[in-house]
Amino acid sequence: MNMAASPMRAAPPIDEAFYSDVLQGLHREQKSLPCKYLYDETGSRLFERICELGDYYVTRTEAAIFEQHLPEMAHCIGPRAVIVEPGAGNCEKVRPLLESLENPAAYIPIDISPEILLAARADIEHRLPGLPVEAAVGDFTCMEAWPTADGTAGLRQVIFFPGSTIGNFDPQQARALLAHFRSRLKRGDGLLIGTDLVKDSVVLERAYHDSAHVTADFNKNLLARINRELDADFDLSLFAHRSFYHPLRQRVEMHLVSLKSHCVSIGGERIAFREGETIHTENSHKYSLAGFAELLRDTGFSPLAHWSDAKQHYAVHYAQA
Ligand code: AVJ
Repeated sequence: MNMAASPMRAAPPIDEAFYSDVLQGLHREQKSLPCKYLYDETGSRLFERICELGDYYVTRTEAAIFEQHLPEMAHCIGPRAVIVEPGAGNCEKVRPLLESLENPAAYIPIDISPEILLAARADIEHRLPGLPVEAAVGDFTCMEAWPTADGTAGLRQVIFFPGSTIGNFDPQQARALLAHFRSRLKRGDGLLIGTDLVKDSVVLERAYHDSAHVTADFNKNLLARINRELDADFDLSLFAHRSFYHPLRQRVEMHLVSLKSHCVSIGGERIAFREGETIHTENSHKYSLAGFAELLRDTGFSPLAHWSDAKQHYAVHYAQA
């Protein structure tokens, strides 16, 4: 029988993993939702708008560091390198890097979205004709997503991980992720990684609570997404965006605060919210230069170089495996 043609099946199937992650998170004492769900199509579009905000220094500062120091980075990486980019996204960051490398051997983007990978491949093949692009579909935090190194044996591999994406991982997860990266590399391979730095909390809090309220929309879109995809009835006007810097944990935390006591139904399950109760939606960890170098050493890397901006807001590190 063709189930797809049955009228009972007209609604799109729900994503079971998303549904169980959401319920599990909302049944916790401190309610929380995995931050990866912030980045659906709408969320990714809102995040791109965040990157253009005057208040959000991260993207702009990193881009300026790359622009200024690409030749030195290319020198660290050396000729005939294979660039592996976990969570590739759009190619705006890797393209200038690939263009400044001496004779790069291949580009391997890894992403959960096949559409993103197709676009990435088209873009790179157009801009750098002749450079092999070997896209790998999957979650880059899982071993299985990583392509086997057959075709690239004997060549230097460099993992490119920009955008302070490492900041989304708590210290233990960040350590595990870097150790995972290290396990994919052989001695002499490299890691080029961007981290946001510890700084004045006023600058940090403005970046995550911008005056145009784009970050608030980005945060609240998670509830809209749950409504859209999981048959829920969150009233977005009953939640407010809150973000703050936690100096001890060295991270900006993003939450959604319930403005009054009420209940929400998600696929038939009822979740109670007290007035003032929050859902923790994202962490953005900040590092000191010394602290990150230590983390690199602890996970089997030798930090060789780093580049920062004049205000020391952000850093890009090159470490050797
Ligand atoms: C994509 C994780 C780098 O932490 O700055 C920006 C996400 N969230 N504003 C960051 C984010 C709200 C961003 N990262």
